[in-house]
Amino acid sequence: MKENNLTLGEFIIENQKEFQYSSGELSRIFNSIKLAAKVVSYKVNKAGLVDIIGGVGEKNVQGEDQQKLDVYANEVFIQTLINREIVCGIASEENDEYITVQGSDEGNNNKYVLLMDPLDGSSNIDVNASVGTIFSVYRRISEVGTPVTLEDFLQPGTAQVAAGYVLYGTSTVLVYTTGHGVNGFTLNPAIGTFYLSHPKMKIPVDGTIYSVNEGNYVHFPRGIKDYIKYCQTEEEDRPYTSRYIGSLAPDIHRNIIKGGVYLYPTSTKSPKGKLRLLYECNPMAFIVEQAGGKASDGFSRIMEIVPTELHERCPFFCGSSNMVDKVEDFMLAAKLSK
Ligand code: P6P
Repeated sequence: MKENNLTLGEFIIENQKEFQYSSGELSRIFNSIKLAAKVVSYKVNKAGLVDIIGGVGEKNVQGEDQQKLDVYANEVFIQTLINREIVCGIASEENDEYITVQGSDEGNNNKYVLLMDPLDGSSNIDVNASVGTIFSVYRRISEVGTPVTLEDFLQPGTAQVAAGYVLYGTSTVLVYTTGHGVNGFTLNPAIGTFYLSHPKMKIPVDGTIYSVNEGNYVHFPRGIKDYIKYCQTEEEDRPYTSRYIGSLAPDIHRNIIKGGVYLYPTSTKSPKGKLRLLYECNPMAFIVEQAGGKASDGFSRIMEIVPTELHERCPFFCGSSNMVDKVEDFMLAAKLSK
């Protein structure tokens, strides 16, 4: 069959070797994510039409106003996974604690845990800008058949078996990796099918787009201030273009396609950074590295950070490898000049 007519389901079957270590569980996880993504996509694209936008009035664990669609998306992904009993545990940005999935039999014989940000960038919903779902899958380290433990979730990003994002934009695109490259699928909403639209995605080694919230400039560390001035200097292929949507999935997706670097540094407002290591930075790092790019905390590889808390944050620089290298050069130079 011609590659560009492949549906996501056919692609998974054709590439079953990627799921060789699973008895079909990983494929079933992707089928559940595919279903939940369609349901959330429908709701997101109707958000302006029905009264489900606007804050619920509660705040999530991050202290952010919880949008109704945040709550809805969280419930859709959790219920879709729990009903199929294909994971033994779930961690979500919207839940303080991880969720233990009780199997129908004693304990739970499923091998995988899933971590997610069910609707990242949700502050963009009210202004009809793109938002995304970000997910990461690990094999559990605790004994199969016993209740899942916190250690199953606190694994370094290098242990991920799969990661992906769903981008709810002008179209709905699901991009994922299982460590065998990166592929993107676009939803045809008329028939509810994802088709292979971005085969073997590769990020350019260099780029001329930088993505950062420049409103925080005064709070940035010296090295990042110097890098941003470097981007804005009239020299060689610069000044670069500044593009920032304020939603991780579309900002990363654009940079994979066009080349670029995304920056979320520490600041006096966010001394550890804002983005969460487990369900934002690690999955995006896995995807971008698999596409030939790089993801760093300014000094070392994001995926080698050993997590200590479920909702821990970290500085995040991710994109074209030459651009991330340049960010690290400026961060090191600033450190050495202290
Ligand atoms: P700021 C959304 O809240 C998010 O986690 C990412 O999706 C996005 O890139 C970033 O935070 C935006 O943060 O502080 O620039 O609004």
